[in-house]
Amino acid sequence: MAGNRGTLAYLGLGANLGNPRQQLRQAVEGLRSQAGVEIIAISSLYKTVPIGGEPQSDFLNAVVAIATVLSAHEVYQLGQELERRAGRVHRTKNAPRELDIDILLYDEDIIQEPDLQVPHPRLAERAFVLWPMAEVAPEARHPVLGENIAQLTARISSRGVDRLPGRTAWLDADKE
Ligand code: PH2
Ligand code: MG
Ligand code: MG
Repeated sequence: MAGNRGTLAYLGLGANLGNPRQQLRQAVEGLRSQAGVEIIAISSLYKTVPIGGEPQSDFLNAVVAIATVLSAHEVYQLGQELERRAGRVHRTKNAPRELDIDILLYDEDIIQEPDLQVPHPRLAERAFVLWPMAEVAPEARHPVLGENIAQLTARISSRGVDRLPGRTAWLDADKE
């Protein structure tokens, strides 16, 4: 628990169709305006080479830490709603997308259900998640692997994952 503010959770955001930066920014605004969700930290924006799927455009990825009184399922539903608002069309697995919001960690809960797996099953393999997450939560512990994000990140090359300058300037519409 993050004090009396609820549970600490980490969300991975990604987009590579439409206007990715704008969709990510709107997703953060959607989180900000959601009752029961408080944004704790936001990573830099990262330009990342797509992993898996057909040849497709580079992604923009970021990680957001929230404190929330919502359940993991409610956070998942909120993510789905924000994806829908960004105009996401569900195509094939690993297809390009307007917005993807994944729950990376929800406290140290382990959830294994058909529609929701937490920690995210590929968290420890994905540089485009680990590197931005290491920026905001190096000490967060992976409850299955028993290591923290800094330890997991140290094993994964940052190749294909470029941090854009300006920290959270990407949230600022004026600085397009
Ligand atoms: N998401 C995927 C598959 N591949 N590659 C990058 N670089 N960034 C992503 O967010 C991403 C991906 C499935 O969700
Ligand atoms: Mg994903
Ligand atoms: Mg997803």
